[in-house]
Amino acid sequence: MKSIIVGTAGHVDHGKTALVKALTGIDADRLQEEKRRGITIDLGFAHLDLPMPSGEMLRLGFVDVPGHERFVRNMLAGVGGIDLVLLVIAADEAIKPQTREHFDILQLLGVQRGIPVLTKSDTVDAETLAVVRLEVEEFLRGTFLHPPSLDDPRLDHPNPGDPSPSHPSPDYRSKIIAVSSLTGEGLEDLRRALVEAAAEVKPRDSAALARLPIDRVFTMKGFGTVVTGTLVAGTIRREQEMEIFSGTREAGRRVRVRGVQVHGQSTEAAVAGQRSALNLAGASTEDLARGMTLAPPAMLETTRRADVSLRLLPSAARPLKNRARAHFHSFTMETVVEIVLHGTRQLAPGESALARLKFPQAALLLPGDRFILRQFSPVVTIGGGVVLDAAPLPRMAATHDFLAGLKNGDAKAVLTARVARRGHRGISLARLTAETGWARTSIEPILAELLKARLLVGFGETFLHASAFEALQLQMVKRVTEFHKQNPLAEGIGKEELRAQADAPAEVFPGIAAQLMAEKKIEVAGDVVRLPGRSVVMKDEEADSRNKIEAAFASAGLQVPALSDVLAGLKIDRARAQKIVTLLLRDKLLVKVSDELVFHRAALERLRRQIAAYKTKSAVIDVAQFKDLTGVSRKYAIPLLEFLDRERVTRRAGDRREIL
Ligand SMILES: Nc1nc2c(ncn2[C@@H]2O[C@H](COP(=O)(O)OP(=O)(O)O)[C@@H](O)[C@H]2O)c(=O)[nH]1
Ligand SMILES: [Mg+2]
Repeated sequence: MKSIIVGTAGHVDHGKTALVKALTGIDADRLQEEKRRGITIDLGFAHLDLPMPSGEMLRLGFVDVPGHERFVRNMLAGVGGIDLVLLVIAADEAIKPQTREHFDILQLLGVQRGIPVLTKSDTVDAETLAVVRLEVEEFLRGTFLHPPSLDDPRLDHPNPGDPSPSHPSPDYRSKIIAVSSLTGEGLEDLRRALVEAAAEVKPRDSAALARLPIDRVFTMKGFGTVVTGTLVAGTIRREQEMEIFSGTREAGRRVRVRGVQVHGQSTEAAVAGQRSALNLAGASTEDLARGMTLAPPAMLETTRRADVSLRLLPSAARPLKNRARAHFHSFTMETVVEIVLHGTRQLAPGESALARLKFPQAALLLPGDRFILRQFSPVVTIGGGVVLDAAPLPRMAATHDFLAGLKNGDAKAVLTARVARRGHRGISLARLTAETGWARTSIEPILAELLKARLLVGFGETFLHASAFEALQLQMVKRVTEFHKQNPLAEGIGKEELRAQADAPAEVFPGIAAQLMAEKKIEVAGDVVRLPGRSVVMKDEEADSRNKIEAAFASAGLQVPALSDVLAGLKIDRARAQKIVTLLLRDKLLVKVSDELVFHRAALERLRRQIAAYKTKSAVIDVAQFKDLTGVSRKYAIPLLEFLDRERVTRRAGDRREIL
């Protein structure tokens, strides 16, 4: 059975509620006050089953909205989930203010199908009816309720993301149907037209993540807490757990669906496009209110920012200024927003722009959600649009191209853009789900295709754009190279240090390291990452330099060269050479005698033996005798004698040294 939601729209007292009753037998004015005053205040609901030419049944769920200008808020809460509209115009009054406002709203919401209905046909003569018909035809020209004239330039450039009036296929015609709910005249035509139009309505995605914007909350004897709403996407089953998303309370509250009803009948599951009533366990009526949304737990995230495409109505009284505030309506939710225009200071009536909306409270929105903006005072509808991204990055300047891509892209392009914008950090499948509202099962095959085409790379459940992945690889090799330069003696950089420096996500790092290893761009040894062949080169060059340094000092005896001269003659860089010297000093192969002078251990041993031998001739030695004995100049003699003092080989006594 195909399920379609039909909404009414039109000026107060034009016969919307009477028409729904004439069609369905159900009085949608359910409130006492509505019955007393004879006016619709809040949303009303009814349903009707009609056979389709195929023999399949068509279930029409009606959402009857109030027409009075004071209750446009309530109208907005009902009209968000409709597939098809009955635009009701009384033959005796023709087009009135809320006919226009409701019709503006329908166009801004992107409603694609509908039937213009002239009601109260029994109250006018045929001539008047013909005149009104012409007037209505003129009013609807070029809109989704009328075949556009052939010279309409908008036909050439259909733009799926643009919230300007949308056009169904040009062969679609919506006849204006005159009816009388009093006499029943025209109702049969209307039923036929409903079946025809419903056949063209594309079914909503019942495989998407479920979202039920709540429009009513009440308790039912024997049942407890019940919420109702139009299921705008997905499927909700009995016994399923759901999460309540509300602006005021933090998300995370869970409820269990004890029972599901569709049009007053218990069922196992409600699917997208059905009026649904859920009996909930785990929440009382105080926890729930119109404007909240039920969705599967831990899948979606609320936001305080959304990037949108918006349009100001041509009938708006004044331009929309950057940073203006307005009432915001989307499905049953209502809040205020600040509107930050992208790259323009103000928006003239009739114009469209990209904008970032800022919400005072957390809102649950997804790309593709339509919204309406109403001015503060007087409270009238001024525009609306479509959400492009409900998880925007903080910097607005960089988002323009991204948003333009989303606006025109198919699912593949959208996913590619969403992965690409996360750069080298990538994005998880869970986040992609939350950002798009698409079920995993619909995202996964698309990702698989993109991986196969090598446009994306995947590591577990994290995905990177191919170019970001390449950049990250380069960055990692660069970090390793730099590390070797700065730490010539270290074998390589620690894995975790490298990961942190390259800012690679933990789940991606092992994959990248493996890839770089396979390409022989790096080597991984235990916990250490190094350039390939590094250890061999290191050993060869180092050993060579070390030998050279040692030999230079060993052969010099006490006539040592300046250390800087020795190092300058090596192939390796200064820092690495210095480290080798440090190691030689640590191992006591070289000995530092003064700040400038370094001697080989063997030369100093020889000196000790010379001093010991000298002692057999004299118990004391002065600087001149020392110079004679060793053949060194004064520049070397003094530091050497001081060194011998420190080593307790000699002891200073006036100008001379006692040999110990
Ligand atoms: N003569 C006549 N009166 C109608 C017809 N439809 C509605 N009405 C009357 O018009 C008034 C407003 O109708 P209602 O359905 O409440 O209008 P709504 O505000 O658009 O829902 C009521 O008094 C109805 O009885 C009709 O087809 N013929
Ligand atoms: Mg009514």
